[in-house]
Amino acid sequence: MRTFDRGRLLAEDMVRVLILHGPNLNLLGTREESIYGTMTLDAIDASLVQLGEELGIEVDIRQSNVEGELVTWIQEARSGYQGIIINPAAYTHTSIAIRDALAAVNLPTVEVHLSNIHQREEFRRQSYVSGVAMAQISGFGPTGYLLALRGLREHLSARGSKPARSRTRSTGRTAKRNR
Ligand code: CA2
Repeated sequence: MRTFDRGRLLAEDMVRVLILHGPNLNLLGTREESIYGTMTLDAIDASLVQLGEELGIEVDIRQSNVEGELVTWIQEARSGYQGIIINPAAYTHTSIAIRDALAAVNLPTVEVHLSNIHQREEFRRQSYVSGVAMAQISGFGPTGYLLALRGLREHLSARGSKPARSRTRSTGRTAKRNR
């Protein structure tokens, strides 16, 4: 129900996107730079917060090494979020639980991979998530997350959700980060 309370009205109207990073992505920029690049996860998150502000989208960014934690966050996105961007990392290739959670919440979801998973080992070519995602972006490095946010925004605008152009706010990363 709408309220005359100005603060609550703004919060209700805000487009919110949940951005999830899966296991080991907290190590970005510290090892395996030849595959995943030199940008740290903190730097990627900062670029997403900045783009969110430009687009009028509130981004809630979280990372976990625990499958069940990712599943719980996906379930919780049912209330208050309009879309999900997820790099499930290794769980891409193993997790029916994450796929089922995404199917259950039924929010427009973009799957992102830094590397091109289709050019790598055979086991990385299968994604349990792609069948329930509206799009997969793979191989653009950190830019893939920004493309995903822009793509989601276009999709949500076409569907009638209105990003708040003049009053932008981002929560930034709100959850625990494994270090
Ligand atoms: O390309 C991607 O984004 C992946 O989702 C990354 C996953 C991999 O299992 C997927 O097949 C493709 C691995 C993330 C691990 O990230 C690290 C970063 C720095 C050092 C070690 C691992």
